Amino acid sequence: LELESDLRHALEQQQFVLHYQPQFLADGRTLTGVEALLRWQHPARGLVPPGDFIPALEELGLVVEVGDWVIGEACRQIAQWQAQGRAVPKVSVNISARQFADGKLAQRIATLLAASGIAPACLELELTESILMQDVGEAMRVLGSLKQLGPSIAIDDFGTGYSSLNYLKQFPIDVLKIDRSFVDGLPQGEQDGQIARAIIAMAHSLGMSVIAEGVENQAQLNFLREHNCDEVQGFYLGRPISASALLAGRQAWG
Ligand code: G
Ligand code: G
Ligand code: MN
Ligand code: NA
Repeated sequence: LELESDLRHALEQQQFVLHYQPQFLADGRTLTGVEALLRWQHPARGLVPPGDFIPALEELGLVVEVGDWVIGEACRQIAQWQAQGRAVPKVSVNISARQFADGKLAQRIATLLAASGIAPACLELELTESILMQDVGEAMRVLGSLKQLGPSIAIDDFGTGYSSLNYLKQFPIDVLKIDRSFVDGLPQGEQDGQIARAIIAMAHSLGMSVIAEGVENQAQLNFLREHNCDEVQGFYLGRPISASALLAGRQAWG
């Protein structure tokens, strides 16, 4: 595939870019963080979304290297915002299965954090349930070493995988992200409503906070706020945009 040979050069050609999607308290106004989302600025095809090239990165064995770039770039951006005197929210980055299984993820992140000079607590790592359930013992060790570094840990797409609740309570997890498939049907969908409420109640009883992703309208936001969801993210509140666009749209920020 032509795209694959292009992908091999994308890093050195500096064609990757991070977009940032804002996250808010359930009031829908107070910025609490941003999720960093990878895009590929292809010279001919324009902005390529991650779903179209991350599987190829995995196959080419480049996903760890690009993952390092993502984490380093997010840290660099945090440092820049801080240098500009912005009240910097935390930045979450998505971690792929290969990155997690690499065996040196904590070491890699420690190096990138040290190079940026930022407070590790400004970084959040998003992992899926399937990543954690593949090898529970190994996951426990890796999570322990990641937590020691200082970033918070979020479970992405929660509710779509197969988490053992027994392990969930033992893992050092800070945040559950309710998958957008359950947010879609709110507020009328009785099942989605029950599921969202159950996830919120369970997270809180385990001492975790909850963010709902994929919030696309005011009715969903109202439902989530009324049912004590802590944070919200979605197109209704803000699309993923470049760092400069994020800054331009938020004059009050910092
Ligand atoms: O931004 P978009 O909706 O197109 O993202 C599609 C998918 O790509 C999402 O599942 C998201 O988690 C994933 N993704 C986005 N950025 C990254 C990244 O930097 N690393 C990994 N591993 N996945 C990412
Ligand atoms: O798997 P993950 O949760 O990391 O996926 C994040 C992706 O979800 C983002 O890249 C973004 O494009 C997409 N996304 C964010 N908000 C919404 C939304 O409100 N609706 C839909 N359909 N997708 C969203
Ligand atoms: Mn995510
Ligand atoms: Na998700």
